[in-house]
Amino acid sequence: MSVSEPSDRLLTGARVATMVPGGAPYGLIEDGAVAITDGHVVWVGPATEAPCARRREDLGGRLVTPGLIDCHSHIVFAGDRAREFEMRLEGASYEAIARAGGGILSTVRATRAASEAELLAGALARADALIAEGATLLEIKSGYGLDRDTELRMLRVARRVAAERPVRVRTSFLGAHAVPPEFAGDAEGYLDAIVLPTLEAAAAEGLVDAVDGFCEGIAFSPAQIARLFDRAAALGLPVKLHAEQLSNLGGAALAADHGALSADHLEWLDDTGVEAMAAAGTVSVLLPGAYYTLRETRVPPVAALRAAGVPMAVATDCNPGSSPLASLLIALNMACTLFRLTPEEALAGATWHAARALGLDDCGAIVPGRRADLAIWDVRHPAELAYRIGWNPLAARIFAGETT
Ligand code: DI6
Ligand code: FE
Repeated sequence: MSVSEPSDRLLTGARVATMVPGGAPYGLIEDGAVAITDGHVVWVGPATEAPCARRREDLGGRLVTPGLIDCHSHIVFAGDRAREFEMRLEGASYEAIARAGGGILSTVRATRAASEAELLAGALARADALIAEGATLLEIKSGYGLDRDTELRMLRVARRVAAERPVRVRTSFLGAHAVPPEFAGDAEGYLDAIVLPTLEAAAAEGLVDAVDGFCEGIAFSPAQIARLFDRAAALGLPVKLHAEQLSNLGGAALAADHGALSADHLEWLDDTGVEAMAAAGTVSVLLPGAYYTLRETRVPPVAALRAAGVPMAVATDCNPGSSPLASLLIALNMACTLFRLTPEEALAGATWHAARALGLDDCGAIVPGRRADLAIWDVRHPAELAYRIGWNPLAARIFAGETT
């Protein structure tokens, strides 16, 4: 691409992992340069061919990747579930704790009692941890309010994260996360009285970018999720689903049939689900932090997803119960070690495919026209990002073209 005007900023001396698929592994350019103007990449290629720029910076051989994207998180919540961690170590299962009124519902009690300021403080602490490892875009869900006021409060807090920090946020409405105690045994009643009207209100306030649900024996049935998705479609909102995490209810195929952006977790996904996702172009979002924390023994069918060409994203699922993990780098490591992704697949899962899981094509790769949301790392090779554990090599982060 030729650039007639000098660009604002040129990064040289860079090893650039563009993450554009189909060429070199990681889309790697060994001695590369990236030109940025008005917050966007305007040129990327070999340093010897770089266009002129008003400002040049030599990165001394550091690695540049797209800013990381956490496409599945629950970072707005109050309280903690350390006691449940102890109970699980004493032998109680995640489902048994949930059925006894703990689990998600214990976080619901704490979240309902928390002010907007308290929720924001907690969310910012977790967002800061993700940002410190190069994240430039976070998906954030509601789902710990399960009443109108608290669900709306959670979504407002999620929006405020983007106002308070140099990070982009995409929100997902997850009113269908669990059935609250006041509707115990009446998921249908809860759906009609709270979930659907709150979704309408949240959408009217511009608080919702996508609609999510939890399709599981301890949560909502496929028929109930289908009703939720129909309402989302009527509002023009994309859908996604927590599916096949603890059992196989056919949630992934249901999501695919509704044109879902993604189906997430997927430990119990079967061939029918894989085929439906491939046909619909639904992204699989793998969440190894939840698999690890719950000591699951079934891994998602990675080989089948790969063979069918289903894109695989990787995310933290950061939440107080099943995945108290605020590190995308550790999620990448777990995706490799536990799920046998290659380091390249894992990194693509937190960049290229994560963008697609959010329905975005303006980020997740270093390509002219996309946003200049970048991470600069003190490593030689991109495989190092997934290889290390608890060792943050981020040297700098660029958000909308500015070092932040
Ligand atoms: N699946 C999960 O892993 C999280 N939500 C869901 O539907 C867990 C949320 C929690 O335990 O608080
Ligand atoms: Fe989740």
